[in-house]
Amino acid sequence: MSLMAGKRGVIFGLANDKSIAWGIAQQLKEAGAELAFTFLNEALEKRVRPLAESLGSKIILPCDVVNEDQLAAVFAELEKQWGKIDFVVHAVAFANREDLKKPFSQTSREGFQLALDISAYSLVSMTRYAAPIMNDGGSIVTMTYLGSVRSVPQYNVMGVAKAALEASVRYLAAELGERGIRVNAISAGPIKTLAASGIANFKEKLSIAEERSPLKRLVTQDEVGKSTLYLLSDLSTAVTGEIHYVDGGFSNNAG
Ligand code: NAD
Ligand code: 0WE
Repeated sequence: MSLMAGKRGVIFGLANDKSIAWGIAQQLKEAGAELAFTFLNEALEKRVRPLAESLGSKIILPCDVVNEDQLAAVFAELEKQWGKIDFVVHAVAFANREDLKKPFSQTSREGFQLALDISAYSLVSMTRYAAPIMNDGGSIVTMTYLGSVRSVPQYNVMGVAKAALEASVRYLAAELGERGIRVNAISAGPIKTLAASGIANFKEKLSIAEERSPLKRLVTQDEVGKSTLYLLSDLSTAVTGEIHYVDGGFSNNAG
């Protein structure tokens, strides 16, 4: 049984083989999906292209999600090559490094806008371009983190951006439900990726999550990939507007 046989979609947010997007891509490919990828810039293209090609992908395009023209061009190309698509994976986030260090009240207007633009609004714009070329039964999944609903030390403006992202998931789900298009988020526990490597004391955060989670271990990119596969497949046809926790139970445990 191939869960994703005959399904096609695009993955935003692959940087390298440690990316959550890579765990997702491998699971989707193994389940029979056909994949397109985007990369942020030329430096990342060097890493993304070989990974994408190793999964048989032929559509590999540049996209800075704050660039409306590039976003439009990605979906225009997908329509040209494929006609329709079945899924979108949004695994993109960014805030200024200083804004994840300073006290939260020191966040500048520019820093706040940048974090929300890249990490939250991009799901809205992506959905606007994707929906017209999506088959009924299409599915969109984004990546979030517990800092949206709890004040996690240092997560700061990213927590506010993830709260906006999660609310956007619910509004998009409500809007697109009548077309049979579903929108969900996965809230992953901490994973050592490129985005995490810029965070001070990240090792300590990992060991706290490890100790406090009922599973007594961290979650993997692969496990986030398997839950994403479920949300993008026809196993979850009545699941929409949800925040699905893949954090080893950490969020449900007082510690
Ligand atoms: P990653 O660094 O591998 O991926 C982040 C991606 O965002 C990169 O590919 C980067 O190129 C992309 N990106 C940044 N700014 C962009 C822009 N302007 N336009 C297009 N792409 C841009 O790190 P990751 O941990 O795999 O992050 C993927 C997602 O998972 C993010 O949304 C992150 O918040 C979320 N997440 C991560 C963790 C964790 O602990 N690593 C936990 C929960 C959720
Ligand atoms: O979403 C994230 C990280 C997102 C992120 C990371 C960086 C580092 C480098 C966004 N922007 C930047 N900008 C940079 O310049 N995570 C869920 C991982 C993460 O980050 C934390 C965490 C966890 C978990 C920050 C503080 C506390 C916990």
